[in-house]
Amino acid sequence: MQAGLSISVVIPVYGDREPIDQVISDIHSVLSTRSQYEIIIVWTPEHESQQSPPQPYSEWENTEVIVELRRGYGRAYLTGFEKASGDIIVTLDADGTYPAKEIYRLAARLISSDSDFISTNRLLHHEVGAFTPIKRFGNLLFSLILRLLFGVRFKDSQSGMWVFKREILKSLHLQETGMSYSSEIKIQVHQTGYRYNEIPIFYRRRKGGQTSLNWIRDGLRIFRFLLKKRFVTKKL
Ligand SMILES: Nc1nc2c(ncn2[C@@H]2O[C@H](COP(=O)(O)OP(=O)(O)O)[C@@H](O)[C@H]2O)c(=O)[nH]1
Ligand SMILES: [Mg+2]
Repeated sequence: MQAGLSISVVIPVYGDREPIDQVISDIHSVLSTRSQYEIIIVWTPEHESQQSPPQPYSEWENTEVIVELRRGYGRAYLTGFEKASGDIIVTLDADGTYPAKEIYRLAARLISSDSDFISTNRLLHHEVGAFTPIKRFGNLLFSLILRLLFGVRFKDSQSGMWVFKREILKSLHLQETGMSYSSEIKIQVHQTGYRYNEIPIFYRRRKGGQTSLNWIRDGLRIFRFLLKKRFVTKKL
């Protein structure tokens, strides 16, 4: 990778269910000798009684914790990206499903392939049980809808591990606060004319906690967002 480029890893964390320690230690192990980097954790409490993160995340090296009281996966990224200062932003879940050790390789690919945005494809290589039938079906359905309605070419449209140049955020107008954020960013990257790519990764089963995604509730919300975006709002 081009010498001197810095990386911000932004991780949304909901409640205290997720075993984030392994993710953080994998990030340190792969980046500490290779790049300047920061980790930004955007933590949202699950219950009103929780006042602060379950662990002293901020005591970890290069790690900043933002407490975001407003719920939502997209909200967490909107807040986290405002704080990020790296040349390259990497996103991933706190649940250990995405390969944190691949961050440097993906960032290097972003630069070497002259791309602005890379999303990852989990469908080719994954642990048994990482995709429930409904998760796989919903994902394929939304990938098809994104392609038909917007011409967006991602095979795994709901993947949440992205690597992109921070400067592209200036031209995007992201505002979705829920799970639709993942579709919104990909549609806007496509519509703005940025160069994008999709790279296969190995996707694991959750190591703890449970998904905050409800395929019926969130699936309908994503569907409504896509229809509105295509037929009502249209603009970025
Ligand atoms: N800060 C914050 N993080 C969230 C929220 N909802 C989900 N997340 C995090 O976003 C990531 C994706 O959620 P997850 O439940 O794993 O969805 P799935 O991967 O589709 O099953 C995880 O790291 C969650 O902890 C939220 O309301 N606030
Ligand atoms: Mg997850």
